[in-house]
Formats: sequence, structure tokens, C-alpha cells
Amino acid sequence: MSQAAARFNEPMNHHWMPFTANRQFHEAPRIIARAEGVYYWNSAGEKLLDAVSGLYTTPAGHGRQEIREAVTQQLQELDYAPPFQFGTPGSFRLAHELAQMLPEGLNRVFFAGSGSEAVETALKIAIQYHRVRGQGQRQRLVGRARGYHGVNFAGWSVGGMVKNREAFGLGLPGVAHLRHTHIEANRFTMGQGEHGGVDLADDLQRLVDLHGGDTIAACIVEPIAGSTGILVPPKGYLERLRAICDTHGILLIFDEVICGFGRTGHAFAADAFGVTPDIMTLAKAITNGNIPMAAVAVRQGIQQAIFDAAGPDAVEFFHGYTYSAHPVACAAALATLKIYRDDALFARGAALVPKFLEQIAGLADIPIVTDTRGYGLLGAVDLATQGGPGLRGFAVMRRCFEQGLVLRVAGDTVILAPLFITTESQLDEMFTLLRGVLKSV
Ligand code: PXG
Repeated sequence: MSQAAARFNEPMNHHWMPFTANRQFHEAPRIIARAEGVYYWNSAGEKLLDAVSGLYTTPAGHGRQEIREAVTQQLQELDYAPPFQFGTPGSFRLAHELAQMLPEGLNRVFFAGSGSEAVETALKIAIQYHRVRGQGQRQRLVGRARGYHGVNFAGWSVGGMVKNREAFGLGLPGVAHLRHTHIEANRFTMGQGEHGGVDLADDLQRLVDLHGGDTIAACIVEPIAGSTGILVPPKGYLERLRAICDTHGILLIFDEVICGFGRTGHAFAADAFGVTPDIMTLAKAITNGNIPMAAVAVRQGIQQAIFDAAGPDAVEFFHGYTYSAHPVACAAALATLKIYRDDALFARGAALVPKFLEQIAGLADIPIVTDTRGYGLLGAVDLATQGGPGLRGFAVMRRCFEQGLVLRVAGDTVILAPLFITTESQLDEMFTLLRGVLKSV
């Protein structure tokens, strides 16, 4: 890897990297220069296996020709047009196709440029929905500890990631949090844990009892918490949240930025768990990660209420981004959805799940491993902390990279989310390498 550093000669100080130890990175840069299929190549030309699908973005494989061609053609035809009071053809087709895929009833789609923007959009829709129905007192938002909903102000406020919060102060007022769902009794479980589901979800009832259900606009959760370490909801948890929301008129928002598009073995986590939210946020794999894009899917009745409250010529929802429904992103998304359909890619991913979860579970015999868990093609391994929080996790990530494997760590949790096109032998390669590293740190 010193070779990689040697061949990478760009001045590095000017680019302030996101969520990165910048100064450490400058000393030992991990530069990914090329990708194809399930592999990357670093700047020295060494091959690396991608065990996290980009960043949960690229399940269909890197370098898909169909997407490249669709994007190229779109750039030749129409590079950009304003999305406010004008439209481009692809966005209507895309929203229609998404509505066909999404759980029954979620059939109105608003586009944004990133998961963070989708979250802000979803929360604003929820607030406005209540306002136009004469319930403007519903201002409270409920999130969850160890939740991650992006980096914008509402998103990190409802999120429960300590690192994301401690630098920026108080966040939005009127935000309350449920406990996270990672409990001792469910350690070393693949799939949904047996314990605690109803009690943990009853945190929402406790907030209703404390604050009044009619002060709460929405409850936002990731069906499976991703960034903080693949926290699978225990049995009964999401059903109970749904029931409490229904009783008290609270909108349930599923942030499916990671879970969506086949990651759970189903099209959406809502399908996997049989619980349908009122609003769903989507991003990442919507374009196979090729072009930034996100979407918010909304129950038709929510849009209807907002439309009904506005005059027939009025702008109903005073919100949008310069890059909402960007034509090039729409072209990438349409090509991506076609790949998902034509290659039956969600089924292909689902077929890999049993072996994947078995391999994750198989790491439990390594002495430093304190938990293994997973659902669909999302898996996590907790490591005993050594020397300080996150140090061992970081060491694992670096060593894996040096040996040809790209994965994610969250503190001392190793996260795997393989591409749906990964073969069984590539899965073996992934786990052999990871096992070796875990035994060496
Ligand atoms: N919601 C969820 C559930 C996410 O996982 C966002 C919103 C924000 O999306 P954008 O596109 O604004 O980043 C995310 C993003 C990690 C990691 O290491 C995960 C994300 C972002 C950065 C790092 O797990 N997910």
C-alpha cells in the first residue's frame, strides 16, 4: 500500500474530506481509483473486494454499462432543466415505476438529491400535513437512539448518533428519542431477536403519555438501523410502533436509505417486516450509487390533504431542491430499476442471504467477537474494545484494506453489506480474509 501512496501524487490539503480522519488519511491515503463488478482497484493497481456495495449504494455491481449508457444519452439529450414549475420526462416515468414497486398506498414521490435531503423533506411533509388538517400543535418529532438520518439539522436532531450530535449543540427543539433496539438478550441472533420488541416500541407510548399524542407529528426510524451497526428490530417491534402511531394519529416514517431496494431480501424493509409506513425515504441504491439521488414516497392521502388545503393554482408544498428530479439522476435510476427487474436482482441477493448470515454467525468463535447479527444482506460483528473506543475497529478496517477488502466500521463494529451479484466463492474470499484479520488484531 506504500506503493499506492507513492503513485498517488495529488496535493491533498485542499479537499476537506467528509467523516474522515483527514490528517491520518494524508499520511496513509486509501485511494480507490477504479471499479468493476464487485471489485475496486487502488491507485497502485491492486484489487480489492467490495464488501459494502460502495456505501450500500451499488448492489448491482460497479461499472454497469446500462447505467453508463442511459446517463450518456440523457446528457446528450437534456443535461438540465429547472425542476420548479417545469418538468422533464424521466421524473414522471420514474415516480410511476417506483409507485409500482413500493408497498401498496405509497404512491406519491418527491425527489431530492441525498438521503439527508429526503429526511428533511419527509419531516416537513409530516409537519405540513398536520397543519393543513388543523393540527398545527403536532410539532414534536420522535427519533431513536443510534438512529442515523443524515447530517442536516432535522436529520441529526432526530438521529441518535452521539458523534454526530456532540459537535453541533442542541439541534431542533421538541425532539424525543426511543431507546435503541440492540439489547443483551438478543445477542448472537441472526434475523429478528425474540426479546424486547413490544417493550422497546412502547417507548413511543411512554412519550405519548408524557407529551400528549396530539403533540407528536411523526416517528422516524430506520427499519434496521444501518450506520450505527445493523440493529435488527426484535419481533413485534415495528408492528407495535405502527399500532401506537395509528392510535394517536402520528405519522410513521421509515428511513429506508440503506434498507430499500432489495437489501433485506425484499424490495423494501416494509415488505420484509410486513409493516407499511406513511412516508418512506429512499436514496443510495436508487441509482446504484451512480448519480446522487433520493426520493420520499408518501401515502396518497397525505399528498391529497396538502393539495386540498391549497388553492388550485397555488404551490402546495413550498419546498424543493435545484437538483430535485435531476434528469441525469432520473435516467440513472430508470436504468437501475430496469436492471433490478431484468436481472431479478433482489431474488439473487435473497438467494445469497442464508450463506451470508451463516458466515457472519460463524465468526462468533473468534475470542474478540462480542456479538454477531444480521438480516438480509446486512451483517455486523461487534469487537471487544481495545485501547479506546473505535481503535480496534479502525485497525480492522485498515488491515482489511491492506489485504484487499473494503468494509465499513462503526466504532468497534464491523459492517458487511455485499453486492447482490457477489458469488458464493467471493463470499468465501470475503470471510476468509476477514477471519484472518479478526484473529490478528
Ligand atoms: N438515512 C439513512 C438511514 C442513512 O443511512 C442518510 C439518511 C443520509 O444520506 P446522505 O445521502 O445524505 O448521506 C443515510 C446515509 C455509514 C454511512 O458508514 C452511512 C450513511 C452515510 C455515511 C456513512 O454507515 N448513510
